[in-house]
Amino acid sequence: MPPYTITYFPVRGRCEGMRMLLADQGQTWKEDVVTRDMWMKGDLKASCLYGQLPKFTDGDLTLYQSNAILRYLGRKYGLYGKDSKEAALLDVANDGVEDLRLKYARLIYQNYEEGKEQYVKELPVQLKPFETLLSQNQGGKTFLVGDQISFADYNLLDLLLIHQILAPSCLDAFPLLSAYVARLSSRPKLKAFLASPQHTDLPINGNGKQ
Ligand code: GSN
Repeated sequence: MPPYTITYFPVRGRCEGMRMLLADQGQTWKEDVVTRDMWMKGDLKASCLYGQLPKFTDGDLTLYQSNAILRYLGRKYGLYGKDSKEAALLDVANDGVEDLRLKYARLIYQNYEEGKEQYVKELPVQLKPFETLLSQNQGGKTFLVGDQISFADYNLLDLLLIHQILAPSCLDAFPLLSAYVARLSSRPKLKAFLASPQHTDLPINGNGKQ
């Protein structure tokens, strides 16, 4: 039995970054899939600290909050920079990923039909900071920070992949981000995960929009 369980709805959503991290680190995990009907019964929701999923367990440790889970796995697998300065820069990057993920979620769940055109138009402004972050680390040839992959890289990779589905040419103006997506996606374990039904068969969002 794998030590980890992800309890979540049957979507990529807020869990795909942690799934990519686990797969790339050679870990296995159990998926505890919660359907809409199960969730509507209310007892699971009532048992969750903030009334929301994902819930993540590592043995007797139970965590909520997707970014806290990513950070936990980052610390556990040495994916949180080599010192406190790198860790702080990774926090800067990951908080930026979270800000754009919230904008994306608002578009998908609240404003897709009316808002998509404007969102895509403004996307370069939202993506530019990540191109800048890459340019500040070894000319963008490696990772967000330092010499090693981090929890924030998996989170950013997921964010970029879902934006390429929303707006297929959105990275064309960003050579470092384009190369970064290609480079990370070709890491053997990550590549295998991204090609697996576990990833390809799962909708990105709960309402079928993407
Ligand atoms: O990052 C996190 O885990 C939290 N800050 C947000 C968790 C969250 O928004 N969970 C949603 C589904 S994932 N969506 O984007 C959720 O549990 N919705 C159901 C509900 O009853 O609120």
